[in-house]
Amino acid sequence: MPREVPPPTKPEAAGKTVFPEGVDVYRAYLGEEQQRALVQTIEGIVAVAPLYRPAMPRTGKLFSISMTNCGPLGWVSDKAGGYRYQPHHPITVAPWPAMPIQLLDLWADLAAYPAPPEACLINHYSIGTQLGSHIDADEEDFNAPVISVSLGDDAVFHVGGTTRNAPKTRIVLRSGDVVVLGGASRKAYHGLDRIHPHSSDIVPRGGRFNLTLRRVTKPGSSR
Ligand code: MD3
Ligand code: FE
Repeated sequence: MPREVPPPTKPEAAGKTVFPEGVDVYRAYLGEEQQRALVQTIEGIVAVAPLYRPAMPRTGKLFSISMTNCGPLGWVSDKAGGYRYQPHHPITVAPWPAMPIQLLDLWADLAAYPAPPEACLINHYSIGTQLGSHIDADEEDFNAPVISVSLGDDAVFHVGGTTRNAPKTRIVLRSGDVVVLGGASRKAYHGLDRIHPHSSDIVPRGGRFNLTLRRVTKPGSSR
């Protein structure tokens, strides 16, 4: 007798989001009080290392989001010098503020990597801003993951493959979510399509902060 075989069901058909290998999403990793404390820490950093809008290499077109950094190295971009890491703020020329203990602890808990992060890029998204699809390729050590911390308004994030036209998975990142990008996903295209304005009250100035913790140099390569 022919028996009935259930059709194979793709996980996405069952409503489950499938991420590329190496993407780990920790929903609500930070509780509300931890989020508020971290936002205060970030506002303290921004007070001495002001948010600014970097310019694209060659064209000089400004990013719509604004940025600053903390930690020994910070990611910057300008028309003449392009994308790079440097130890000082491009406008104040002061060294970046120290990496806060909250972020060192978070990295130690999640990165599975034997050395501390060197850079925390702080992106601020106000209403109507976005970050186009790109690959993070300015680091030396691709064995280290990138860890993303979302604070404030909900945001539509996408991650694809290693080519621009590979299919993209879209998810909404909410305040307190932490994403660890390792393995194959480390070299995947990704970007931030839009935020949902006024969807959170965690950031008093409004909008969304995204923090990305990164290892830039290979451990022990400074000598
Ligand atoms: C996937 N930031 O700063 S964080 C960036 O929300 C950046 O501000 C976005 O992309 C933001 O470069 C997304 C999540 C993220 C960060 C790095 C990745 C996803 C990634 C590196 C490789 C693959
Ligand atoms: Fe990125």
